[in-house]
This record gives sequence, structure tokens and C-alpha cells, in this order.
Amino acid sequence: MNQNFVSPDQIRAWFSRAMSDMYKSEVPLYDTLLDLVAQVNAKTLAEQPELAAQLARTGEIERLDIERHGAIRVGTAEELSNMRRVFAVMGMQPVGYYDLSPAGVPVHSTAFRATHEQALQASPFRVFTSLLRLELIDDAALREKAARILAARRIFTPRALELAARFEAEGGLDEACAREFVAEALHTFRWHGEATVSLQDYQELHGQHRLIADVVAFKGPHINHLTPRTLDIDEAQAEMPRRGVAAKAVIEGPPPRKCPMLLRQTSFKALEEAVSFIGADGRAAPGSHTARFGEIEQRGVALTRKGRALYDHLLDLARSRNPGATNESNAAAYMQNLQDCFAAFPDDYSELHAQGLAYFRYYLTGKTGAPASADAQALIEQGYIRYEPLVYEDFLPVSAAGIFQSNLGDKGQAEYAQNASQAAFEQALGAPVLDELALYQDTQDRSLAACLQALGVQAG
Ligand code: OOG
Ligand code: NI
Repeated sequence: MNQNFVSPDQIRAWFSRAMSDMYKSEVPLYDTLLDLVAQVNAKTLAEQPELAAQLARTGEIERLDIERHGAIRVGTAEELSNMRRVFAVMGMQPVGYYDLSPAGVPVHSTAFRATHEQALQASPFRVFTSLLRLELIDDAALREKAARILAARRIFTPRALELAARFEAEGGLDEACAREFVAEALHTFRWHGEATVSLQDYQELHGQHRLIADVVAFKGPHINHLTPRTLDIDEAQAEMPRRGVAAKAVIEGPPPRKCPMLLRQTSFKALEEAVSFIGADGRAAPGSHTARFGEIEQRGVALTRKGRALYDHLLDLARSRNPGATNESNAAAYMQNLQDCFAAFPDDYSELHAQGLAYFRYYLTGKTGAPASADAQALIEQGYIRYEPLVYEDFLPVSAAGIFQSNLGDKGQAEYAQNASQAAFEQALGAPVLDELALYQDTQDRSLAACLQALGVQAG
């Protein structure tokens, strides 16, 4: 690589920082959330020295304060494929496919993120990116109107696309270009108080689905939340109302565990923001829109296919016992039921490891000598290597649906048939999405291979 190129990891770190600063100025409550999370994390680390030691061993402690994910929604295939090019400059690839249509949200999604453990360590910034599915709207006239409005907008500055093309052609950007790129790319995610449509068009789009209005009526895909990572989401959830933040009724995802798994998330309701619409006489017409919200998450160990199947089964079971929406009145019962169902899931790292339910990273213990075999289990038992949980870097479709719904309001939600179409999504994206399980497996394999090499034993 050219000596003068800035690494994509560095560009991503700059961008993540710039996005956080921008969102702080746009949504002051986000700053409150950051404060709350920092305080909960400091307390948790002080109270749980074993957790602090584990996060120090894996290096997660160093990325914790800069760790966050954002979410955006785009309207067309062209917007999505250009988004892929822009994120590629920051070393972010599309990982995973999420179909939200069964939950009544007319989108499908991927997560742009770094894929290698070293890159994740440098900056774990990720963006959940959804593509509106106009084909799920049954009103043909409205569908056409929405498509026409979307076709007319340009969500990237010409310079951002120019720099992305330069990155593709030359394989990198020097520092001046990289910094300019960050500033240019940031414009795409800004909030715009002026809608591109009339109040009447907005209401028509909104009547079909609030999400459709959110995507179609504005100049670009404003970042709709930015989520910091907490080490104790139950504590964060309890703290939110004390700081005047109205949290959603239940935490999405698995119940509290000794060995946290996957992802637990909570959010607070979207803010109502003033918007000026295009008036009949060409002058601004005042109105409002609610889209942007706050979210906090806790991350735990990534599950293997087998572990994930058990997770999905137990979550289904818990949800089938509490059908319908969870709200304040049934939240406690749901959480108890969730705990009961998940009693069937081992809550001990050595069990999760032995049963192949989760991914781990292997580390040398420092014991020297000549091990007799290259069998990982034998090397663990003989004290040459040990393992630590590999953190989950992705999202959960059921949780995402819960987050979407709590923020879109649950009145008059549409019903869409199960409608997964990964092929159509990849066609729009202009590339296949990566398989997240293969990425976790690669990291686990690399860590074991490095240990074996250091110990001077051949992999079997
Ligand atoms: C995305 C909702 C999903 C998450 O953390 O699961 C999400 C959106 O509302 O656009 O961010
Ligand atoms: Ni989120």
C-alpha cells in the first residue's frame, strides 16, 4: 500500500468520532445517554473486577468508550450501493441480512462494519442500514409518487463520491483527502429540518407507514440513533427514568445472564422535531416529524449456529407464552418468563465452549515447554492455552423489529407476509453480504493457529 495512505481503520475512527460530535449537537439527550453509560460502566468495572480483568485480556476495555452503532434508512438501490462504496473507504463491509417485513416494517437491512478482529479493536463502529421496500406498498399511485420523489434526490455530495471513486482507483486516500472525505460523508447523515415534500404528501406517505415518510420526505438518510455500549443494561435501564428519559418497557434480547450472550438493547422514544414542509404557494409550511431516538446496548458472547438455533428456539418459546406487544403492564411477567425459558441455555463459559454453543478466542497462558499434542482441548487441560468469549458484533432481527416498533408507534402497523429476499437486497447493494458466522469462525481459528505456532506444534 502507498506509504501516504491513511488506513481505513483510521478513517473509520475519525468518522465515528465526527458522527458522535454531530449527533450530540443535534440531539442533546444523546449526551445524557453517553454520560449515563460512562457512569454505569465505571461502577460496573469497579464492582466486578473479574469482568474488568476479562475485558482487559480481550482488549475490549480499550474500545468500550468509543464503541457505538448508528442506524440509517435509504430509499433506493442506487443509494444503497453508493452507501456501500462510501463505507468501504472506512473499512466497513456489509455483514448479514435482516428481513424486518414479518414485523410489519417494510425494509430489509445489513450491518456495515469492520470484519477483522484487529480492525474491530481499532474502531468497532457499525451502521445498521435498511433499504425501503417500495414493492411492499400496495397503493400503486403512492408507490410511484414515492419512487419519483426518491429518484430526484442526491444523498451524497459530489465530492464524497469523487473521493470514494479515487479510493477505489488508487487503493487508498492520503491524509488531506481522508479528512476531507470524513467531512463530506458526514453531510449525508445530517438532520434536515426542511422536508422535500408538501405537508399533504408527507401525510399521505405517513398514512401508509411512518417509516415511508421518514425515508421519502427528507433530503437524506439522517442518522436516527447512535448507541453506546453499556456493561450493565439493567442498571442503565433503571437509571434512565431517574434522569428523565422514558425508556421502552422491556429490554430486547436474552435475559440477564452471568455470561452475557449476543445483544441486549433498550431505547427511548423518538423526539418530535419541527419540520418545514413545502407550502402550496412555495413558502414553508410548519409541521413536525418524529424519527430520531436514543438506544443503549450490552454485548455478550457470539453464538455458533448451534447456539443461535437454541437462542431462537427459547426466544420463540418465551414470546409464544406472552403473545402480543410487551408494555409496562406485562413487562415483569415477560422478563420472568424469559428467564425461565433461558434456564435451558448453559450459563457458564466452559459449558458454552465444551458444547460448541459460542465462539471464543484462544490465548497463550505463558506456560512453556513442549506440548505433546496440537489438540486444543488437550492444550487447555494441560494449561498451555486458555480462552475468552468472542464478543458479538452484529444485530438481532427480533430486537431490531422491537426497536423499530417502539419508535414508530404501534398504531396501525401494516402486516406484510414473510418476505425475505436476500438476493434482491444483494442486487440492490451491488455485492453479496458477508456471513457473520464465518467471520467469527475465522477469528477463532486465527487465534488458535497463532497459539499453536507460538507453542511450536502443528495443527492436526
Ligand atoms: C434500525 C433499528 C434497528 C438495532 O439496534 O437493532 C437497530 C432503525 O430504526 O432504523 O438499530
Ligand atoms: Ni440500534
